[in-house]
Amino acid sequence: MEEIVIIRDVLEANNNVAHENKAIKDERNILMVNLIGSPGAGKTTFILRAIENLKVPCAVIEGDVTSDIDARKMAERNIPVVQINTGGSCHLNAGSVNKALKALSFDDGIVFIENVGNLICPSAFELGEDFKLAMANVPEGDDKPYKYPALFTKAKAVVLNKIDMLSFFEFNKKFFYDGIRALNPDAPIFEVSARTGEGFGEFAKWLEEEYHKFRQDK
Ligand SMILES: Nc1nc2c(ncn2[C@@H]2O[C@H](COP(=O)(O)OP(=O)(O)OP(=O)(O)O)[C@@H](O)[C@H]2O)c(=O)[nH]1
Ligand SMILES: [Mg+2]
Repeated sequence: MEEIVIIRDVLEANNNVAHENKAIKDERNILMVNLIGSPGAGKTTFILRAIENLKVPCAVIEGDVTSDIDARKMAERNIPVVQINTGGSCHLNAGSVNKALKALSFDDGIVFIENVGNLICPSAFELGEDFKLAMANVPEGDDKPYKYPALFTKAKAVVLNKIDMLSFFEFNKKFFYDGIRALNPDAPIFEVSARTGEGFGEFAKWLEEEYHKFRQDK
């Protein structure tokens, strides 16, 4: 009988490249943050605000199915950026981030990866990041931790964006927090408005501490 070859894990090849990415970014003193949230959650606006508030130098890897709209917003502000177009895929993979890292002329700082807008697929693909940052936002509703648990379980921290919209939507903060806490009891939750800048002082302080810990641990 013919031997049957089983490809056990489609994620295995991805994970091997993710390990390589981790080595590359460690060598270059880069803390790499994988930002995951739904389409229109405010990821690009959040990254721009965060960079305004951070004392550590930053660069960005933008992930979109197509277009360079988000990358242009970074480039306009002289932020080093590489755009990945997935050509249809709903998430970034380690291979594309490997190419982006090699094309990005930036060392010694924080690289934000803006993943493709999606609450499901991106959390399954390791990119070699230091950690995932999960983004929820007020208009999309308070039930997202219950409906998309994988992301909120794996994230090191959670951002709740668009808090300037709280008075316009029925968003039950306790329900939202309970959902996160049930999955991920210790993750810090940052309430921000990328529109007004509210909450960014606290977020920047936390991320700078993470960066300094990363540099000390090396
Ligand atoms: N009211 C309010 N609007 C916001 C906030 N953050 C972002 N927006 C708006 O939300 C819309 C989407 O913002 P983006 O930053 O482009 O969202 P994104 O998650 O990068 O979107 P994709 O890359 O398409 O997935 C824009 O109209 C922003 O101006 C916020 O804190 N408050
Ligand atoms: Mg965007």
